[in-house]
Amino acid sequence: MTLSSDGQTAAAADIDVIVIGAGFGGLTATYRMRERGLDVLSFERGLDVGGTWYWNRYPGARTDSEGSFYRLNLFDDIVEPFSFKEKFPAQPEVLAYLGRVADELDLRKHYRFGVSVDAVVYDESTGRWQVRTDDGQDYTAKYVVSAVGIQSEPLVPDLPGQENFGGRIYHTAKWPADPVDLDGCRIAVIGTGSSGIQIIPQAADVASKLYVLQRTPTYSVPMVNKELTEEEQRELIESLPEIRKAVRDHPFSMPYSFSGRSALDVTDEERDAIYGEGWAKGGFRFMIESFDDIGTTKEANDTVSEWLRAKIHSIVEDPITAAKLTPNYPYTVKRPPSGVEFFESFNKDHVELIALRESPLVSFSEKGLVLEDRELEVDVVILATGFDFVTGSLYKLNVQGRDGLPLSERWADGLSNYLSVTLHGFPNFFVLGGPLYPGGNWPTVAEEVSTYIANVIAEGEKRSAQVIETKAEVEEAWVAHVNELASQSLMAQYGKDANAYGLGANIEGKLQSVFFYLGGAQVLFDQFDHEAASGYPGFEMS
Ligand code: N01
Repeated sequence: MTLSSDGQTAAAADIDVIVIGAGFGGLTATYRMRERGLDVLSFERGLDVGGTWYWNRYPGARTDSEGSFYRLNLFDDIVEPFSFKEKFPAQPEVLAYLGRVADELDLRKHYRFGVSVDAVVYDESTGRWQVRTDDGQDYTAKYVVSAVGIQSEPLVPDLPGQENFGGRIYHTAKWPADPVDLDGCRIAVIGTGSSGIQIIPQAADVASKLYVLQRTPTYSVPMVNKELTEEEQRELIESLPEIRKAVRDHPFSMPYSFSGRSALDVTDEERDAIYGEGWAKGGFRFMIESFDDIGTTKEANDTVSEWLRAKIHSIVEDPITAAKLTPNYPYTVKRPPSGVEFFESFNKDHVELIALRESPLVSFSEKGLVLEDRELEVDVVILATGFDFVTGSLYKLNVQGRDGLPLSERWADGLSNYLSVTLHGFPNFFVLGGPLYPGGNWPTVAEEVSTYIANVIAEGEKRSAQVIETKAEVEEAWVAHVNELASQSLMAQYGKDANAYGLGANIEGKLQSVFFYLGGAQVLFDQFDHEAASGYPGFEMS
């Protein structure tokens, strides 16, 4: 069978590049590959583009990064920049944005939608990747780019009795596209991470009774969202070049300035005032602009954690509920969410908090959920239980490198790769959003990584290389640097008690290791530039 570059023809014999995913990462990778003159075929298990934003349609879903930088520079360079109507765009707007990216860049023609990749196996004899999809088709490609997403394999609690439950069950990350009627329902929401804190206030608005089942308390900061006037939208578009520059050079890829202050160098009154200002500004500005050492030094962190704990007690009227909602681990050890009126929801009479560490969840029943000490009768259970972070979706691809080595075995005892993208023993295989990626603003990371992958491949093609492979010693040296930073982090020290997914601690039996590169996104991007400027010393291109 032959392949056309539009991906719409029948199963193909030999393709230049297969890209998996149609979120920010997959779309930019698909575009960059085509731009380099490569035939690209892309797969997406959803029925359209969007990735995260295709699946997470739950009420209240919105990005907690501002639309001024939650966007693709690549796209702004080519077509008239998109104006988001709100400071923090809601899910329908982000999905519409990605739809427009796909339309304007004519990307849909490369995709097979509704198709999952089941196996990605390196064939040593041909130097090609064999890719199998769930519709039984086989493909062969020189290069494979996985852009399956970091938070895309939903975590579903293993609770017995689900089949007996007479009500409805939804997972936030598999929310139906058709409207879901929750009006007047008795609802249980399990989980208080970023998804939970967004859906809980929405559920509280419509439910006749809302149970919030919390395993680990969360620090939530107000988002301080607003609708943007036409003038504000215009001003924002004008300032995009400046924002882009700030974002490129920032550890979290956000245009927020560090204060240059230590939380330990000011008086108690000054510190309180600064945290108060940060709270009023909201979102990630609270964390980034207050003090530089709250994420790195325990003593400095204690000041912000204590301040936030007191804040929860000042908002939540019932002191017992407030105490249950108050975390005891250091702020930032789990990814800090920002939301709208999360803690305030618990002041409503029909909202009840259940602390699962005191009152464990046992099973579903016909009428609802069974706790160790009582039964909750509900019509709807909402699982806001998160994801199998990074490796969950990657392992589902069943990737096997040289000598048939599965990726899951390669990382069984420790995470390792070069710049989060490539691995020795997995030639011509690239991961966008692999372990040890720098946290931070995802669209920026996704497009910087896509461009890097395209540049590496273009260099290989220029040298007529059949194999592009990270050198083992280069990978080892990079991982030693990554691990050294990780070992000094608060996440490594305190993440376990907090069930931090960034440490694999939200899933029993998962590798416990810091899944992030903590040196900052800009250091990784500089390293990409260094590779290009020095002739790609990290790779064998043969
Ligand atoms: O997932 P989470 P999420 N029984 O893992 C609980 C991005 N995101 O979907 O902490 C009972 O943070 C779990 O408890 P514990 C963002 O990167 C962004 O909310 O493990 N509870 C926790 O409370 C974010 O960080 C946005 O003890 C169970 C919750 O479920 C990431 O996605 C919006 C349980 C899961 O929280 C993930 O967020 C949404 C069980 N068996 C998501 N299993 C924005 O930009 C899990 N839990 C705003």
